[in-house]
Amino acid sequence: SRSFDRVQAQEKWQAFWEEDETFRPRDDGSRERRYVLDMFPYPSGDLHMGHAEAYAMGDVLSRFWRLQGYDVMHPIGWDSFGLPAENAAIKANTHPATWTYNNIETQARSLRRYGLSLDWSRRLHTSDEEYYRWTQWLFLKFRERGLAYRKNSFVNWCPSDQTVLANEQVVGGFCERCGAEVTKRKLNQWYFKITDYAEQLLDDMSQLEGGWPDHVLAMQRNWIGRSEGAHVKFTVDGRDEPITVFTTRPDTLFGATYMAVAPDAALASELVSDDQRPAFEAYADKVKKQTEIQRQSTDHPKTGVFLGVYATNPVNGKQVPIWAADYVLADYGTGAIMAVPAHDQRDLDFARTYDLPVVTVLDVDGTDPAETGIATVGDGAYLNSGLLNGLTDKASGVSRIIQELEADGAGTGTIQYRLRDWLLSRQRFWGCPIPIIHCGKCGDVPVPEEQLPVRLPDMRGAALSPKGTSPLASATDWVNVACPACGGRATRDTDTMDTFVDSSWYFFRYCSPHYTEGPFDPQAVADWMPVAQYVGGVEHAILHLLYMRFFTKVLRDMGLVSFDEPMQRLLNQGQVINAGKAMSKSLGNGVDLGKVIDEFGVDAVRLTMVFAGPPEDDIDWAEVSPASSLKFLQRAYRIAADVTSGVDADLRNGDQTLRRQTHKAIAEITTLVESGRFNVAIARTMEMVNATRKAIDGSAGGADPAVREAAAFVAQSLSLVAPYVAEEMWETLGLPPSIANSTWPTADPALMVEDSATMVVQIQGKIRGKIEVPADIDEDTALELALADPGVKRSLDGREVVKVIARLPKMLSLVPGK
Ligand code: ANZ
Ligand code: ZN
Repeated sequence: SRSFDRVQAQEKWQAFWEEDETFRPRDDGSRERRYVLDMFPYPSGDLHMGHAEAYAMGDVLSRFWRLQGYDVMHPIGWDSFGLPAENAAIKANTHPATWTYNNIETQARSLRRYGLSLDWSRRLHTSDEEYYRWTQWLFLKFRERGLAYRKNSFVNWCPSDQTVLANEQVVGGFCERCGAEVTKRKLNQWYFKITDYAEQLLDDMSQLEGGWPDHVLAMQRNWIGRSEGAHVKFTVDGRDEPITVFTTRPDTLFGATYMAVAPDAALASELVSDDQRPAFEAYADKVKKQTEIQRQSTDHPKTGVFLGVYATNPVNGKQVPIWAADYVLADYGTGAIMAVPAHDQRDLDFARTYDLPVVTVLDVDGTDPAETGIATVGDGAYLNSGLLNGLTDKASGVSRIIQELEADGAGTGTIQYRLRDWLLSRQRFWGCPIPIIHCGKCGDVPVPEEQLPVRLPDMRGAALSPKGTSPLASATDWVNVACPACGGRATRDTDTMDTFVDSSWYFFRYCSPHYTEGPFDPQAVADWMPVAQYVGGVEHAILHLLYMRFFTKVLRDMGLVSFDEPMQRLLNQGQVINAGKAMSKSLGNGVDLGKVIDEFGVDAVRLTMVFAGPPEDDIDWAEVSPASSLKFLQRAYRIAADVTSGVDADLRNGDQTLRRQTHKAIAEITTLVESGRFNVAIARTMEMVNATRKAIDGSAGGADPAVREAAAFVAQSLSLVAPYVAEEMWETLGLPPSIANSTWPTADPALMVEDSATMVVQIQGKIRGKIEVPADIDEDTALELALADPGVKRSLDGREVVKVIARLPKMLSLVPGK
């Protein structure tokens, strides 16, 4: 027949793939393995257009590599802990698991219908006990290595979600999730010591260059924020311990005229004199209400209060006043700075507000900051700077002063990172419980491994409402336990882990999803990883992609994995937008994936997504046409339906022009897909459909074996994006199912050569030679061949050729000199 039932085809092939276990890797080493990984979904309702795009992209490579003969693993699972489940449970008076697992089933059904080449046997959910047991185990291992610790400090607090947030979850001073303005709270919380890995996280990025988008690497580099500089010690009158500051310009030390400490750092309240304490405390309260962004912004007026104490500048013995100032942040460097008003604009603004001295120690451009109010920065000739006078560049100045400070024991060269430790405690219910028991006598005691998992108690509805403390605290039966160390009365930690902990190791678990001896079988990970291609949204450029790199490095140091980086290539697909805007409820411009699929079918929707443009670009749904995708797919199908030659037709008798087109397309599409230019590969496939149609309707006809060859390749190429149509075409061609088990063809170079042509060589308008040449001959080669021709040689009779007129491959005209 010349058409087929779309919906029936979808159901038929889903059932076939499942029964056949088509997409389950052999995993026996008989073929080279490749791991294609899509970022796993969060089960917030049904799949949406964004999922559809991302998963369509990942499936192109997964299917392509499978056809090329790799043993491909392409797993799926759910990132199923998280706040929305809890909010839904409060509303519906149910357990968060109800909402979560219902949504997972909905999404699983949609993913199946979407025709992805997924291995469902590796399915996992991070909220399953068999999974979170190992999240807890990993937490305890990190703790044993000193990489998970608890500290009391000011943390980001979201007043609306009633939970703390990691720095990475605060965007411009607002909660990344709900948009509420973030405030500060002092809490005793668990942290992962990701800062221990700052340097490696930076250095190992060299292994990702070329495989990861440059802008993602740049964002990570920025986030880690490496600064070279020095720690300098200032002694304080009447205090044993000096104050250490971090500075990137120790060479400006002679211009340091005051010091400033963060008002919210413990140091400030330790230093403040009795006289100044009331003023300081009032000030500190005011600062607490500001956001970090306000505090750091350059146009925010800088404020401060004198602490009533003085320190000594180590290089010139001068007394400098110590202030508390809002522009100094408690959690960067040491929380204290030496202020050099002449060469740091923030310091200069502050000095002018509070009438503090400005001492210029660098002549950068002849101007004096004390007069202009504009700090001068960069290289310059040192002034009033003792041993530095005479030097004229920053590098020499910095190394000379560090040498001096180190000799005097007054400082050391150091490297500072902007990256903070990862705060992982959350005051929420629907997450992985922290496997720690607090005992009055023994302190923090880990839950013994054989007692893992620490299961969540059964809590639902209103019991989960945010109260500013973890809902788990009210489950008293669960909270009160015997201390595993001394048997005395103790309590469980009532916080749960940030869900980014769950997603930092799921890709390892996929390698051996049912392993019971550990989080994963190290051999399985060695077999499959690193991941050949990771696909997901750029919104994870920092958070998830940094955390999972950190986890990998720790697991490597534990001896469980042998590589530094888990993902070799990363593809960030664009967003699906509508009429130029992000799809959103408030704009009312959302597009329902299910409805679009009902109308046009899975294949047409997937084809539209992939054909819309380069994978990294946004897709404006208002500007694409699933209807024309569908029309095209029908055209493609009819080609297969029009093939009348048998399966073993002899290709040598096939139409040579069409065969050449087919093999050129094979070569090009192979390169295009491998290099991620999926949309161009589809454009080439469309050209092939046209060429084949022309051959069928022209002299070749449907019985020509070359038409069969072309139709089969069109089907294979289409199978990367439109698997249902492709399977139907394959079946129509009389080939055994599934097309997913077929072999990607290799282009025959002999077939790609153009036909030959007869080139006429003229000299002064007379024909002197006729030569058989390749049809795509270039001028240099043509001239070379012509000059070697006996007739041409004779006619030239030793004269030089001064001009060549070429109309290749048919004609070459030579003009000889005198
Ligand atoms: C003296 C100085 C003189 C500085 C000068 C700069 C220019 P980056 O590059 O971001 O690492 N600083 C140090 N700790 C701080 C804190 N907790 N809060 C606010 N500012 C802090 O910035 C390092 C510079 O930022 C340091 O070098 C320090 O000012 C300031 F001509 O020290 B500098
Ligand atoms: Zn105890």
